[in-house]
Parts: sequence; structure tokens; C-alpha cells
Amino acid sequence: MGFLKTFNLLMKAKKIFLKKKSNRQRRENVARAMSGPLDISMDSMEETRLKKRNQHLIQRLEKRVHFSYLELECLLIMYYKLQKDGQASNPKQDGVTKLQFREVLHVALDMTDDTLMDRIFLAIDKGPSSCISMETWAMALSLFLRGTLEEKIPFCFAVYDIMGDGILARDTIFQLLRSSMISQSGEEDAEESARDMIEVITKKMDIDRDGKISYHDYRNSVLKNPMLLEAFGQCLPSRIAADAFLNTFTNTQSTF
Ligand SMILES: [Ca+2]
Repeated sequence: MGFLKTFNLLMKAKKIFLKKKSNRQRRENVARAMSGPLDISMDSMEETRLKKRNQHLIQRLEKRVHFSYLELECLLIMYYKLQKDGQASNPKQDGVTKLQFREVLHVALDMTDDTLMDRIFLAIDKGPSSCISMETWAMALSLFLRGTLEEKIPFCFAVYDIMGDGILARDTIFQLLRSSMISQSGEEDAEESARDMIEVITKKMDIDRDGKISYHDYRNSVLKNPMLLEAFGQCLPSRIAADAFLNTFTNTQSTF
């Protein structure tokens, strides 16, 4: 009994240690991103001109996203500086590239699971351009950082809907679960775990019992149990990562 107690305590301590460590790493990652590509300090003349030039855009965006005017100005500066960074190697670059945005999601929002990234980008912006507009930048970050469940449901479903027909058939579900298992626990048991999971999940989410998960099935099950939102793989940043990122520019707004 004494041994077991000590063992459990040790395991608990180890868990806390690991959690603390990963939180610290996350904060360090965000800090690094903020002093590098997402640094919002800027020459004050240039900053004033940039804000003035984009006044109307920001006023328009303010009505559509979960950011204040001042927060949007910070996001504008990040966008502008990323664009400028890119233009150093490609003078024709017109906006922030999807690749740069991917890097931001990776470093600042801890979205390190690559399996769904292409799908996530299609859901954010279907356009053929390699760049995203300031509008898309603000809309996507609004969803990731402060999105409501009602906003996240159609987004996640669009990510999962590989065939694009509004229905997750059994093989799509299997494919999604399998890649999510691989990224979590390695190739070995992924197939088997996915097969187990598919039964559990369909039982919970296939409300009309036709063997497929329609948008209606998905939406209603997620509204009933929000834990099911990312049942087929991570497509949003974790709360901790989102808060750490938000803190970096929502706390600094008084200095602008
Ligand atoms: Ca169904």
C-alpha cells in the first residue's frame, strides 16, 4: 500500500512537471514568434500611415469579427509586417502567403498536427492565390481565438468533409480517425483504434441511423455535447495556445 501510494504520487508529480514544461515551452514559442515574425512594434510614422490607410477596412471588419478596433489594428500591423517580410525575397508578394499563415498557426497557435492542415486551409480560403487577404487573416483569427460554437461547427465540418458533399460516409470517417490516431500514437495501432472509435462515434453521432454522418447529425450531436466538435481530428488551436496568443496583443493595446 505504501509503495503504491508513493508510486501514484510520483506519477502525479511527473504529470504536473510535464504539463508545466509544455506550458512553458508554449509560452516561449509564442514569445519567440512575437519578437520575430509577429512583432508589432513599428516606426511610428509608418504605423500612423498604415492605420490611416486601412481605417475603412478596419471599421468594416470590426462589425464582422470578435475583435475591437484596437485589436484589429494590432492584427493589421502583424499582417503588414509579415507581408513586408515576404516581399524581401519576393517583391511581387501581394499579402501574407498561406505558407506564412501556416507558420504562424504552427508557432504561435501550437497547431502542429499536419494531417489536417491542407483541409484547414481549404476551409479558410478556397481561392487559388498563394496569399490571404487582411480580411481572411482577421476572420480566421477571430474564429480560432474567439469563435463561438455556432461558428466552429460549420468550419470543422468543412474540414472533415473531404468529398465535399455534406456527408461523412464510413470510409471518410475511417480515414479521418486513422490519420488522427497516427498523429497521436503512431502507425502501429492506428488501424485497430480507428475501427474501435468508428463504432463508438457513429453510435453517438449518427442520429438517424443511416450509417453516415450528415451535417445535421454532426451539428446536433455537437450542440448536445461540445466535446464532439473535434471528434475526427484537431482543427482548432487549444484554449491554452489561443489565450497565450491573445494575451500578447490584447494586453498591449493601451500602448497604441
Ligand atoms: Ca446519419
